[in-house]
Amino acid sequence: MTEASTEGRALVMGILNVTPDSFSDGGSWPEPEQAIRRGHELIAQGADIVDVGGESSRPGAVEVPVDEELRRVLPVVEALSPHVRVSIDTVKEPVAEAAVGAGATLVNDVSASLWPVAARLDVGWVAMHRKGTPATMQDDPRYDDVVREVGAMLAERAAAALDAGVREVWIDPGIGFGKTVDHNVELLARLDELVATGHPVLVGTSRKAFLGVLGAGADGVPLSPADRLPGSLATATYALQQGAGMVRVHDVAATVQAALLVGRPLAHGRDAGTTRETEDTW
Ligand code: HH2
Repeated sequence: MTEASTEGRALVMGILNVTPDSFSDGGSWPEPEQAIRRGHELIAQGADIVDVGGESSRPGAVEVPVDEELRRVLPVVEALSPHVRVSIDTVKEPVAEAAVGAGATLVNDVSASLWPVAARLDVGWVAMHRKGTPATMQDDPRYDDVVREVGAMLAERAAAALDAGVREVWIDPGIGFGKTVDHNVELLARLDELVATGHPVLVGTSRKAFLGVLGAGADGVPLSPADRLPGSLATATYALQQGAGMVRVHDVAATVQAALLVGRPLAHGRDAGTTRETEDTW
């Protein structure tokens, strides 16, 4: 079983997209040198893992050729992996393989299909659920019972990966990937059912569109990604409280603070919180 915590708290995976078009940080650090600097910031903020991606998976995203994806991610993986655990966010086998060669030790796979690669390379694997592809996934997604269907698919893929010899398997409900706002809410509300599968659970709600819809003010206009930190923190905290072992986030420093609280004082009660004095009164 994967050890899903550090110093008494769950893991925080920091998002590092080396892309022009990711929905929130796209174009912020499009070149490897800028992305490496950003990666060091995420490390300084307390990221346990930095998740490097060279292709957006947002609805409608355009597929990136392998060569271009490699050009974006490999220098970043190579530069950061001596300093932090690096995962590679890709659905392409050659990219996963090259990134592992450059130092990545976790394959974050939103297609939930690359477990044979993870087995062959002896690295960890994240199986994320999505319905359809980025081009089509938000076209009227339907489920009879979203939690049961997502859970069954993930349990089946996780079992295949474990059978193939992958030693570290995470499951992830894929918030926003072929899901309506209600589907996302239901997956979070019943996250304990995924936790009950016994596989460590990763959750990525950070700045996603459903938070903009649910957090909208009286005018009903959805919040922009930059205004979704409160919802991101609330949902990450809720997921951790339900037993998620890791959250994937843009706002690492704030989430580490929340994870410390959920993982220690709140999880262990008074003993964990009352022995230390504060110097200021408020
Ligand atoms: N979400 C995104 C990308 N990769 N991986 C996992 N395991 N879980 C997620 O929820 C997940 C993911 C989408 O977010 P982001 O990387 O910020 O945007 P984009 O796909 O536009 O690059």
